[in-house]
Amino acid sequence: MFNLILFGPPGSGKGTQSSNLINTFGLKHLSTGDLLRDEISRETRLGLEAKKFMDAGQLVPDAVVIGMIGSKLDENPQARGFIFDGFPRTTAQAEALDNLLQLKGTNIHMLISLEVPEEELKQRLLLRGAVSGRSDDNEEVIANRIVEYRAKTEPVSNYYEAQGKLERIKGVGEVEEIFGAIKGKIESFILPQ
Ligand code: B4P
Repeated sequence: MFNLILFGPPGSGKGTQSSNLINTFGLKHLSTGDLLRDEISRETRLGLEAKKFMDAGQLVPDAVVIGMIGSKLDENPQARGFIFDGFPRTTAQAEALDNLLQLKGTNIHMLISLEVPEEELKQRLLLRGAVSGRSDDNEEVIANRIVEYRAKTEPVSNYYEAQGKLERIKGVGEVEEIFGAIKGKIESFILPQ
């Protein structure tokens, strides 16, 4: 089994790169952002609650996203491995994920951090907002999301760095070129020389 966290600030390319990775490595993709947007579109109680936080650019409470990920792990016992996209976003979520995986006899093997300057993140998200109409892609909310990221999410990379699992990748340039760099890191782990 191979379990990967794709990590980075909002707009760094986590979702974009995940789609390529699923096809190449046959891993199950778990995006908490996508799961939450699905709950919102179905107008479930969880979705209506989460929407308030997402529209304000704040993180959804840990218990909600940890519960969602726990259910998805249970639903996919045959998976060859998982790509966690947008999760964990707090150290409490990282600790909970370690515990959930340990119960299944596995663990996180690598965290790939996509490094993108703040100005570029803002441009990308504003562009996406204009095209997709996503309610959290406007100037004010983007600024809040970046503040949340720096305060609560960035420390997650230190948590995995202390375990020797952090790999940094430059997230600026052609999508294919960035994908090649990510693929190289995974292959060097799966097929050690
Ligand atoms: P997410 O859905 O994870 O939102 P995101 O971080 O903006 O997405 P992502 O980073 O995947 O977008 P991508 O770069 O691929 O979360 C949304 C909200 O849900 C959060 O703010 C929070 O409220 C809540 N939430 C989610 N998970 C949570 C958790 N674990 N705990 C608490 N709350 C949680 O794409 C961005 C744009 O850049 C795209 O338009 C893409 O085309 C473009 N792009 C990508 N790569 C590019 C490149 N190389 N060059 C140019 N453009 C590129």
